[in-house]
Amino acid sequence: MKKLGVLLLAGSLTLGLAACGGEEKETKTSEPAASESTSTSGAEEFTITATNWEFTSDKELTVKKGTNVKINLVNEEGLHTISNEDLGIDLKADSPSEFTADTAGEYELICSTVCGATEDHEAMKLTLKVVE
Ligand SMILES: [Cu+2]
Repeated sequence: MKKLGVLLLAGSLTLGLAACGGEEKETKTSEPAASESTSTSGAEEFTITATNWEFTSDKELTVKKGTNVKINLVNEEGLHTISNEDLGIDLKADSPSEFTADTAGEYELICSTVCGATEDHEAMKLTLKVVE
């Protein structure tokens, strides 16, 4: 009977995961027995720090396609934001955004707040690489 219980549990976990990820036309991932290493939240978190007029943390973020990405911004100086239209994010400091990186490519994340002279403001960029 123990065995049956384990099977049922595994089954409901799989269903739960599929329900979370599933809005898009994702092909179902068939990774046998990968559930052990899956973290509970499933999101890869990045904390970006910004000053006038630069993102001071890593300027290049890389994630695997299909990853849930959570980005948090900490303004150490000035008022900055992070946005990208394709990813549908426009986040303010201390108000994290979470999204699924489901299309491979390179995304430019910019500060969408006019935080200084055009030249300075436009220099604030990050790259998010979504790799297969
Ligand atoms: Cu800025």
